Amino acid sequence: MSQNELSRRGFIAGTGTLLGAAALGVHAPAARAIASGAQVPALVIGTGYGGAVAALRLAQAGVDVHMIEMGMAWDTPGTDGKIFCNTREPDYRSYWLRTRTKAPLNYFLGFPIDRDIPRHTGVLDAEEFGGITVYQGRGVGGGSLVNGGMAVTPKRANFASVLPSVNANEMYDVYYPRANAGLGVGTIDPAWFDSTAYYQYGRVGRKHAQRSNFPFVFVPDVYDWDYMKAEEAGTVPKSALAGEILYGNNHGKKSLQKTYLAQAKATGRVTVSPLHRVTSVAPASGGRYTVTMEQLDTSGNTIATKTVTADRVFFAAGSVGTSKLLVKLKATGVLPNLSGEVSKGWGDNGNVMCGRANHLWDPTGSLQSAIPCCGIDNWAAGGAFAEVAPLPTGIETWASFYLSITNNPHRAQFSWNASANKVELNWQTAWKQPSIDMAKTIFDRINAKEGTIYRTDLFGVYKIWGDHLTYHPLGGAVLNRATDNYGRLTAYPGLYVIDGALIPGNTTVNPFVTITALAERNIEHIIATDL
Ligand code: FAE
Repeated sequence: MSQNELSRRGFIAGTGTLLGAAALGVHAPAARAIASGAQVPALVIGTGYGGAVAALRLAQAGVDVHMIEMGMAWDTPGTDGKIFCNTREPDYRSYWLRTRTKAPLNYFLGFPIDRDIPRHTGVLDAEEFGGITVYQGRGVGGGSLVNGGMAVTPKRANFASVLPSVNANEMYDVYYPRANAGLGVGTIDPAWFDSTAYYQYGRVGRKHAQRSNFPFVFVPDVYDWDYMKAEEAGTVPKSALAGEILYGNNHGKKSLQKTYLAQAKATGRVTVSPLHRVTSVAPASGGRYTVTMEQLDTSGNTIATKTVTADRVFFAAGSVGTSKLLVKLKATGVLPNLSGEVSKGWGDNGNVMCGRANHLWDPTGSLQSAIPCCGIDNWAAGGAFAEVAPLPTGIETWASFYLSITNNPHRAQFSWNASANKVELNWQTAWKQPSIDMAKTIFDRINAKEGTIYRTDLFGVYKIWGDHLTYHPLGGAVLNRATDNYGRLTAYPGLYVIDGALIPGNTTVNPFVTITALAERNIEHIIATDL
């Protein structure tokens, strides 16, 4: 290992991270690796949306918080001077512990595009279960590091199906506005949308939607829209306009590192241990909990095992991460009294992808912003909300590409496989058929109107639908079923769930604003009544 590599690894593990953050203008919380034997008032597992909200609000209430994150800090540039690699050039930073990329869109012109990469604790995890690949962010900031930043509040009329036990008035009057403000949500300037070359693909999407009489909507995002305009003007380094998205965004996106986690750091009460993976949470004396974790190196090897004690533990490891921990802890007798509802109610938010082949007179542009900004809303009539997504290949493809969120009714369950020593999920690939049918209510009509066809070269050879994956895992420890109506695991006072695991499988739109708003609601109540 080179001296550079050695020092880089040490840096990420903790000691120099504050300095690095300051130098780069990235404001993640102070990373000071937790010591074995430590006692902390509040321990948060995971640094995504739920974890970031919990940490900030607890700290503001005067509670010292330690956050444990299995991924890296993402505050240190590689040899190319960049923290994250480009979507078009995936390198060691791209995937979580894989030796070959697993791109969501894995074919182009019918040819596979995945490539070999060095095994590393990269930022995007393509976690494979029997019937589905679940994409998740890994690192300080969770999914906010890799996602498209689309920040969508569900229509109020649909809210009762999203979180049936939650008071909609409170959410729409208080917690959605609080979440949108905390996340820094904004909408593209429509005049710029109409003129920039980088959203020609969006304008083609709008034209086709409107000619088939579908409602077209602009979709808010946490990307800094002024920064994007400056990218086009050439006055700042290009980020979204250079195709940065799936493996991290180096500039304009307001990930949690720049919003909630920066605010949490400013309280002086929040510390983070990156490259630490929680493996157990067990009752200890005095109503406390013993939390066991593995410290990882950047190749994924365990280099230390630590045990700490916490008065309260917040599960914020994401729908899959939290569900896996709770299912294992219940099945192995560590937390046997967890509700039988733990493991249930998991959904994929109805995600399905497809492309359409446009006519030669309808180019979508060789220049494409990687940040989607618009969609087609056919939820009420057909059960589908389709984002007009970029295909930032750098060349003209004449393709319109879409990620649809659909009202898929299927829900899966996690289970503990003792002989394989792992948690499994019983989702079936065939369960995507209702999603395909719902997406077709939009695209069959557009194809008929435009005289166009589906692309068959993006997900395999002659394969139309990207039906093997989700970006939006939800559920597994559903609110008011596996927990009480505020996320308490009631059999174990002091244990809480505060992330996407609480949401029963579908949010009708992209999920992170709802995850954030629900976390705001729950933590306010928990601070007022439990602390
Ligand atoms: P999450 O953000 O996943 O954070 C969980 C954290 O816990 C992660 O950092 C994990 O590494 C960490 N962790 C897991 N297990 C452990 C453990 N045992 N010990 C320590 N740490 C652990 O959870 N949503 C939108 O609303 N709009 C979008 O445009 C959008 N685009 C997306 C694009 C992609 C490619 C992907 C993958 C997701 C996208 N999402 C989008 C989904 C969104 O990012 C996701 O719903 C949220 O990040 C989930 O938030 P949580 O707080 O539940």
